[in-house]
Amino acid sequence: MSDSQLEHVAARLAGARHVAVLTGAGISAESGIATFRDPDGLWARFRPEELANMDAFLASPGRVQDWYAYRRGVVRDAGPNPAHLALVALEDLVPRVTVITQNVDGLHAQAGSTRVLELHGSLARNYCVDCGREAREEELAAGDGTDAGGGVDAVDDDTGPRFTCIACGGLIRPDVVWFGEMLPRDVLEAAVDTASNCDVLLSVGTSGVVYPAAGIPLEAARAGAFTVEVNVERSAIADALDLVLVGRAGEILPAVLERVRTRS
Ligand code: BV8
Repeated sequence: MSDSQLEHVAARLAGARHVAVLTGAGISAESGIATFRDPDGLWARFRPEELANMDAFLASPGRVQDWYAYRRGVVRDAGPNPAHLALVALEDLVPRVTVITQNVDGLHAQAGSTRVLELHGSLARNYCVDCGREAREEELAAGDGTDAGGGVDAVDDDTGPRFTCIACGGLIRPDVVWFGEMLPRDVLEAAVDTASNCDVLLSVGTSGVVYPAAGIPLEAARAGAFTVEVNVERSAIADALDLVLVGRAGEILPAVLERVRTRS
């Protein structure tokens, strides 16, 4: 990533009415949260179809509940990093910033972003698949995978549910979008509308392989926005975007924000 590239992006941001930011696991990597597809990623040990879908959950509820309990533990110990904070600072320099995130870790809201669209739900919410009742955190402690000595390898093969609904005995699942499940309609519609009407879209830390989320930057490009990728390597959608800044989000976003600030 060159200085002139940073200046170019800063100039576009400084003149923008509405900036959209699509984020993926890469923006949380610097908070210590493993990504999905990097060599040491969450799914390096498991394939998505093994854990993040309803069939896998019904076949081995305990294993899936342990995996999410482990991830809740990792997120609990993590905090926003300079990349998240740079997006918060952008809100003081641009009339409207909308963060569209694939992440379920809640770190954008925790950092202070005020307009966040969670395409794939949140680890913080869990509910009963039978009666729909939201489960409270303390109901999940019994099966907290982190008690198993931490580490995703701690997810053992026992298939029985770790915890069930205290009201009806049904299975408790995380309020995240699994493969084969529809995204929340209102959130997806808001995200597509944002992509269609923003001046600049930053795609930060996503491999661009999961749809419909990966289609959001493509929609922004189609609608005429200036589109930029921030990633340590080119993603599957990089060729469709205007500019690719290769590097860590925790380094590039603060550097861009400094340049926008000096222009304001
Ligand atoms: C649906 C929540 C209707 C759960 C997740 C159209 C075309 C093709 C396929 C499909 C399609 N429509 C639907 C599909 C099927 C499927 C899909 O896309 N499959 C893919 C694998 C081909 N999509 C669905 O099922 C979706 N549902 O559309 O319903 C339907 C259903 C069936 C058939 C047709 C229609 C639901 C998808 C949601 C799945 N849930 N997460 C949970 O978290 O447990 S997906 C999960 O992976 C994430 O949420 C994210 O969305 C996705 C991709 O992960 P990334 O965030 O990009 O992370 P990844 O590790 O891949 O990459 C990290 C990147 O960061 C890398 O590029 C790396 O280089 C970079 N990086 C690392 N460090 C840094 C960095 N960058 C910057 N700085 C750093 N420091």
